Amino acid sequence: MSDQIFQAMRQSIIDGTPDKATELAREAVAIGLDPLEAVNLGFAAGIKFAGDQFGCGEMFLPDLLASAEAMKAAIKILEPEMLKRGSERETLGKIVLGTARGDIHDIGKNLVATILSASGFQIFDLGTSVTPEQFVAKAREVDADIVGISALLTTTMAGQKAVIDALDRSGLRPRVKAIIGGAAVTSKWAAEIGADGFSRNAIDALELARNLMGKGPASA
Ligand code: B12
Repeated sequence: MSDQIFQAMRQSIIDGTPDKATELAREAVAIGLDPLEAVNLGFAAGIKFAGDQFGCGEMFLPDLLASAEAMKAAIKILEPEMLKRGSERETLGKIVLGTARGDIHDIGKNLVATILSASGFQIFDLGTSVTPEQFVAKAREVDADIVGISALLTTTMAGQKAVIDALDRSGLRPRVKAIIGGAAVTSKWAAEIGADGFSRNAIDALELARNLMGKGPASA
């Protein structure tokens, strides 16, 4: 049963059908499926496949946009469910999040925001195409513990370094930690630009943030 629904979720994203994705997300909630499993095993598998097809020229931009819309529609339904599951937990720290300057990808960043928020972190989401100055100003304003910078394009990964450099210059680091993520980000890049950590997905981002706050692994 689960396999079938995961397969249908994946297909709804590949087909770029927000209505179908919404219907499947609602079904997942109705049958009590873990919302994170629905994302990871279903919808996200679809967007990854679509991205690969786009990368090798088998899919064009309008279709990729439709896939992204379907993905957003599914997450919109699942997000309250994820937040509900985490609402009883303690406050772990303040995190300023955003996508680097010039980059409009936000599906993964939003997922990270949802998971961290559901797990007890206070999230200040600056959205997409955020400048280093905006990151620094927000971190100072809210007295952030962690700044998280997402970048999906090889060209905007330089923006992650620019934010870390700006945090260094502002004197906020090393107290404020800087973490990065995005499909092309590697541990080598994270080390090269002096980030305090990176992760490949939202679950690992949670472990990373907890570790930086001196907390153990999540028990849930
Ligand atoms: C969806 C998508 C789009 C959508 C974005 C919609 C949106 N609102 O986000 C649209 C269609 C608009 C789009 C546009 C473009 N895209 Co695009 N896109 C993708 C795609 C298919 C999926 C990205 C995604 O959402 N993945 C699903 C999420 C869940 O995964 P994720 O983003 O990796 O996030 C996870 C982790 O990385 C991590 N993480 C992410 N951020 C952070 C931050 C922190 C702090 C931490 C700790 C962790 C973390 O946790 C997340 C959750 O698990 C990727 C392909 C891919 N395989 O990544 C291409 C891809 C990124 N796009 C690409 C390109 C080229 C473009 C365009 C330039 C196309 C064009 N010619 O216009 C434009 C860019 C415009 C711009 N200036 O930004 C290329 C990039 C190539 C490169 N290496 O630079 C890719 C790789 C496709 C490809 N194979 O060619 N895109």
